[in-house]
Amino acid sequence: MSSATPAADGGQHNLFAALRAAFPTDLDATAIEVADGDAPLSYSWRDLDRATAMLANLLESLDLPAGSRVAVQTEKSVEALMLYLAVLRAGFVYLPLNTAYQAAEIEYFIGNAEPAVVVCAPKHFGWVSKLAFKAGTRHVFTLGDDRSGSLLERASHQSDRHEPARRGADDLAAILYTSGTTGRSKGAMLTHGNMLSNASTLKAYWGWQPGDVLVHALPIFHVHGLFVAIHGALLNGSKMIWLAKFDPKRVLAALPHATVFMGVPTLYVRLLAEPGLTRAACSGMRLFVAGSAPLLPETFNAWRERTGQAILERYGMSETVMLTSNPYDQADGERRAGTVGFPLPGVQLRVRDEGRECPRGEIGGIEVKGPNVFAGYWRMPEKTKEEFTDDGWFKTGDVGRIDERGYVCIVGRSKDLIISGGYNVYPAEIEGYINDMPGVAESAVVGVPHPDFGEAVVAVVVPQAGAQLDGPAIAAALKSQIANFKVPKLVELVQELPRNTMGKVQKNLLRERHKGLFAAG
Ligand code: MLC
Ligand code: AMP
Repeated sequence: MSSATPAADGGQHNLFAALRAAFPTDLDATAIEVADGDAPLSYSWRDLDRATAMLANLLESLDLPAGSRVAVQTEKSVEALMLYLAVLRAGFVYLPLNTAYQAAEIEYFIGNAEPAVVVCAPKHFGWVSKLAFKAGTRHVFTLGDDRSGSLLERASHQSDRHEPARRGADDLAAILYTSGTTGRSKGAMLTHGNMLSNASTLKAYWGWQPGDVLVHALPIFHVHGLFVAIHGALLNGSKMIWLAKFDPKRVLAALPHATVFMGVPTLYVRLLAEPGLTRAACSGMRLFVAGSAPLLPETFNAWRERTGQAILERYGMSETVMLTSNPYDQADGERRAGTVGFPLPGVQLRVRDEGRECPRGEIGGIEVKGPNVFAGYWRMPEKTKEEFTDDGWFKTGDVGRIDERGYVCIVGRSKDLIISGGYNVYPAEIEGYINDMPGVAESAVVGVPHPDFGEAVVAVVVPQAGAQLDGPAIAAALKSQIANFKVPKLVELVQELPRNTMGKVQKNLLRERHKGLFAAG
């Protein structure tokens, strides 16, 4: 069975084909230099081309149905990036999974997405393969961050030539799981067209130019590290200096050899704590991009003071890739702290409250439209319908306003979401786990300000009458069940939760009570 379905307009819209076309003519030049390996390691553009061809041929040899999902939970490595590119190349659908997810989380994603192929770390093969085979997955491969595992071994027998599968702009390229206010995680379906249009827009808007070098220090299972950073570099034929794990000292060491850096605010906060962060260290840098969570004006200002450079803050989400950006070009305006800039070219953005569009300066829900907006939630047509307005705008769940000069400011979220160090945590999910514990009557999970993570998760728990509970023991029990970044940094025991006259828990009062808990210093 062939994986190829002809593109609807007869054209080739496979994202990989566009990225491949941007490779430099000198295929022996360095594409990726690993800066934190045991020994110096670099990959040429030819290496990327050949290895992705071999992996794509392996996937095609499996005779998978068209549209098959390939779910991947592996440590960050260049080979893991090659696997992503190979899935695109072969025309299948990539499903990245946070390395912190544990069995219960993985079981849900695999059960919901029904991937034909699962790739996991060799040390997790036992439990992952059990879950995968139970869900009907036919192939489970392993990939270690030291190039070990069955995936590369099997691919080594394949040809290193491969014609990218023809794909239409509306064909699925990736599914990213993201949670809602209630219920389980939803898979946001992104098409080749969504991602290519966004990558092309950012290439122009952020002024990618010949000679650019990107320092890549983010995880590669979310939009920021996987799409914004990687598509940006590849579409510009730019070299990446690759860090498997963020380490401020290694980033500083890389900056003199680079021109572009992208990070969540926590990365900037941690870099600012390094005495080596100076004007001189950043003098060759063209662009610092921040996003995924609010960048505090204090961080923006401190960065400008120390380095002489204004961080460019942008705003996006899994369902839409990038939506707005502060200006790159000074002629388009200054970069304003506390704002996420203007809607990107081709993106429409409006702020509405109770069905009417808000005048400038007034706060409302942010809604968007554009070629970057996703195709819906995987197998959840009802959820998809709920998140779009009748006239086809996507409701982001973010609350904001457009200021007098047209800059978008995000002031809050209507969705009950905590963003900690750039990772999303959904209170309802954590409350569910806590409420299931013996002796718990109910709980409320909130985000409170944190100097390193921006927001930190805090749980407030009411014991059942007569039950003896212990906060740290509840946190420890959670740690054995769910991803570590979701585990509350504090579990407080109380007799009752504050409620309004309608009986709804007043989370704002809990946030207020705990706002100084992690105050800097
Ligand atoms: C780690 N820890 C966290 C955490 N990360 N706690 C809360 N929030 C986080 N984000 C905790 C762990 O639980 C652990 O605690 C301890 O810190 C050490 O773990 P670690 O893995 O060694 O941490 P570290 O390497 O320091 O990680 C911090 C980080 C990482 C900031 C580098 O969180 C990170 O890479 N964040 C980036 C997330 C990202 O890429 N988001 C983009 C989403 S895309 P313990 O107690 O277990 O020891 C998106 C769309 C858009 O939002 O607009 O871009
Ligand atoms: P995700 O679901 O992981 O894609 O997270 C998307 C959410 O991150 C958005 O809906 C916003 O709430 C938030 N976000 C992304 N960028 C920014 C930013 N620059 N400022 C504030 N919030 C942001």
